[in-house]
Amino acid sequence: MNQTSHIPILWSFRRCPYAMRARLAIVAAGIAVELREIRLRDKPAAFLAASAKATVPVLQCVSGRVIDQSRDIMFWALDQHDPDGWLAPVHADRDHVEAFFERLDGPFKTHLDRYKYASRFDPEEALANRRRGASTLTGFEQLLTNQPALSGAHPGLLDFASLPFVRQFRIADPDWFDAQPWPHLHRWLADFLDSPRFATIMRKYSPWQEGSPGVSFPSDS
Ligand SMILES: N[C@@H](CCC(=O)N[C@@H](CS)C(=O)NCC(=O)O)C(=O)O
Repeated sequence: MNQTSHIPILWSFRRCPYAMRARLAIVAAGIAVELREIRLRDKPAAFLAASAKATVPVLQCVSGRVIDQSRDIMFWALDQHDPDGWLAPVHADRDHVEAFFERLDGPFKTHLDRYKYASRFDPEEALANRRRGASTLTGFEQLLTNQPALSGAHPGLLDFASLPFVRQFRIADPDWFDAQPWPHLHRWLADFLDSPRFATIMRKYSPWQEGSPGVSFPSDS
């Protein structure tokens, strides 16, 4: 589709963890985009024209390039500006970062969906999937026992790529999650949920409509 905007367009959905991680990186990089909130059940034709894949997030660059994978949008943003050093783990060990994403977006996300949305899959497998997903979280807890963040000394790419998904895992059953022996993980997640950064990316926007301008993101007010 033709792109006439002078700033990139981000097609987004507020509660989608993939879109959340893209918005987090865009804010960290200090890049202004036009945010177009969509309803997943009523996707605008312009969104479908931009990306046949039809999943959020999708970034339409001013050049016309379309990026339709959340992790690639994170890299697109942070490769331009990375004032907080989010890419430190990539500079240290790119293979480790790739393996981390493969596990997070692969098996962990599968177990999360089959636990959180068990009625859409096999309800009898919900707890088995919770256990499988929890093994990843136990690994996070072990890491966070030895270092302040998954990315090392400071929260960075690995933290913000995964926090939206860990938030979802907790939402499935907060009492169970909070009762697990994961004190460092609980603190790590709570710090994120209490942060101005989280408030910024979770602002509510009305769904975009054809012919209307999107909103500036991050917003000035
Ligand atoms: N691999 C994609 C996955 C994105 C994705 O699956 N997003 C979900 C929302 S959380 C979506 O758009 N699903 C399409 C739908 O529900 O119609 C990425 O990393 O961006």
